[in-house]
Amino acid sequence: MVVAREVVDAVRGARRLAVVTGAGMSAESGVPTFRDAQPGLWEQYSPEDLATVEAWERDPAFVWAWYLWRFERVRHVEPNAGHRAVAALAGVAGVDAVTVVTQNVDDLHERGGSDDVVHLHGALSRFRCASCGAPFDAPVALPHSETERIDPPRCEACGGLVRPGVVWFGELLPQDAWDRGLAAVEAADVVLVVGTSGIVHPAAGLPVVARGAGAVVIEVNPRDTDVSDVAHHRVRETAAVALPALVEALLRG
Ligand code: BV8
Ligand code: ZN
Repeated sequence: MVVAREVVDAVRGARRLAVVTGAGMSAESGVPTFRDAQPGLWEQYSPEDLATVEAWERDPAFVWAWYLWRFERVRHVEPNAGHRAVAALAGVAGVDAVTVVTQNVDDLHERGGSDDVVHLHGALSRFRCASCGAPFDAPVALPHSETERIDPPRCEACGGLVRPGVVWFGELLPQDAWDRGLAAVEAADVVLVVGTSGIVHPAAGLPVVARGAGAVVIEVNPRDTDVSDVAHHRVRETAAVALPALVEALLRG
């Protein structure tokens, strides 16, 4: 694909770049987005219903099994060309620094080469005690199949249940992550908004903050979203196609 000249020119010379990403960033790695139907056993459940404190308190073993299944899936997929292109942007055409501010809980940005990644909603690879908050690093028993219920391990310090290290609906975002994400977007000359429907707040407010802070906002998404009208430019392509094309155009000069 050919990226529009005004998009390439906007990114060229953007000393500081922020890339705000959502589930669409990982779609071409084979990770289902929140609004796509979840495959297999979990297709009958809505992530909004599962990613909540209520679901956890109602049936911890059920929620624990879903997160372990997702954790296991992510371990077996690879970063896609979009993740690698985001990492490649640093050092191209005058771009000094790239900060990724992701809503995703997978580690594909890191495995794709990005070294400045802010996880607004936590990470599948992190676990902590639901009672005392102690981190839980011990390897967890992973499901051999799509088992619907697995009893979570117990905290060695207090005996509390170990929970996924993610932010559930109705929970506050980690203050340091939110502060870092906000600062990155406010300081950026250009903000790429990739693969997010712009529905979940406060993350969905970041493109508005970017625009208000004077950044050029560029959306990369095959479809219209709740944040499309905030963008100065809209690239109606997928992440793994548009982002490598952008890097190539920047390298061509
Ligand atoms: C909070 C981690 C303060 C877990 C996630 C009522 C009561 C309580 C709260 C609320 C309420 N009403 C609203 C709220 C706030 C709520 C919210 O925004 N709800 C929404 C549903 C309206 N937010 C919260 O609760 C947040 N906390 O507000 O705290 C507070 C505290 C107490 C009480 C009140 C307020 C916490 C939100 C964090 C939830 N955790 N994830 C887990 O992963 O299991 S959210 C999760 O869903 C993701 O992290 C992500 O943020 C979101 C999914 O959105 P997207 O990433 O955009 O993905 P989606 O599937 O929607 O879209 C994919 C996009 O990709 C599409 O546009 C598609 O076109 C595009 N695409 C597809 N393929 C590609 C592609 N793009 C490019 N390339 C492709 N190949
Ligand atoms: Zn504990």
